[in-house]
Amino acid sequence: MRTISIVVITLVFSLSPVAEAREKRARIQEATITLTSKGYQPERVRLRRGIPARLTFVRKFAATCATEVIIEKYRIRRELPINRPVVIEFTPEKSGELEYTCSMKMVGGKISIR
Ligand SMILES: [Cu+2]
Repeated sequence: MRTISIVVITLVFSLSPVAEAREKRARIQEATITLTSKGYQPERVRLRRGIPARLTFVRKFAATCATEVIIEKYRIRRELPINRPVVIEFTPEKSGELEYTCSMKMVGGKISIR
């Protein structure tokens, strides 16, 4: 009986860090960024380093050159069809400021990573 309880205790202690790690990995951070006639709103989003991020871009404005969004540092380039949400997923690896822009680098916004 004593042997069994020791085994159970050992199992609980050895499994809990795994469960914790799994929970951490499952976390996700999300933000929606809308392109209006005033540019990207919000102009800046904040993300945590090391946690998968899901950014939803919605272009609600036709008369703009920002028909695509580019996050150069992560080699991301996506078309932005009008009124159709575009989901971009990546994990911010380095803290600091990350920029996204149109292909001419005229229209864009900032992502603060810490
Ligand atoms: Cu442009």
